[in-house]
Amino acid sequence: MGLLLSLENRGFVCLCLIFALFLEVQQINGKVYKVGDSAGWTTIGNVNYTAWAYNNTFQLGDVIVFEYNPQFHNVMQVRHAEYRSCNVSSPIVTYSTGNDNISIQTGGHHFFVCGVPGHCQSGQRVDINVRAAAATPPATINPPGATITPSTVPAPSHNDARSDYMPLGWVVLQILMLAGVLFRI
Ligand SMILES: [Cu+2]
Repeated sequence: MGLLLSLENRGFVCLCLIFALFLEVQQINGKVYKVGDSAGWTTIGNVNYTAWAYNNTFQLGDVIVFEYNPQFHNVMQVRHAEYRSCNVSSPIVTYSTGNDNISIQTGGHHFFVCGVPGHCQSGQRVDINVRAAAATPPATINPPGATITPSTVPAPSHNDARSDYMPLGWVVLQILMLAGVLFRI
């Protein structure tokens, strides 16, 4: 039967490739962070969400996941003043599915608290701080009288800024494979 795939097989291969591409695009767009890691979003165990947030570096496009039992908790995005005082009377948004995926689309601070009375006060709150992307390298300050030899200074490499990126070549290869399966190139 050679290398020709039946129509059903081609459809299956297509689906697999589309799924793989979808996963890779997700990975390129941003990382997924589960708040509190294995503990999730809870008051049990006194999870230090401040330390958790501090130990992670959030970037635009990242997805923050709040996992919890919706019978006991929720997630409210609030402003800074409300975050500090644990005021849950006027949230910006309330999430309550128990598995809330929040895509971070703006820089700066994103304040989240649990709206159940007493929970924020006992530490169930987190500040997701998306620092500005390092688009421009910091200006080099030359001491007076220093000899500036720009031609010998190697250009700063931006390629290793997100080393977790899927190699682009692999994505392109898969697109070509997909096209091959679809159009029998
Ligand atoms: Cu709670």
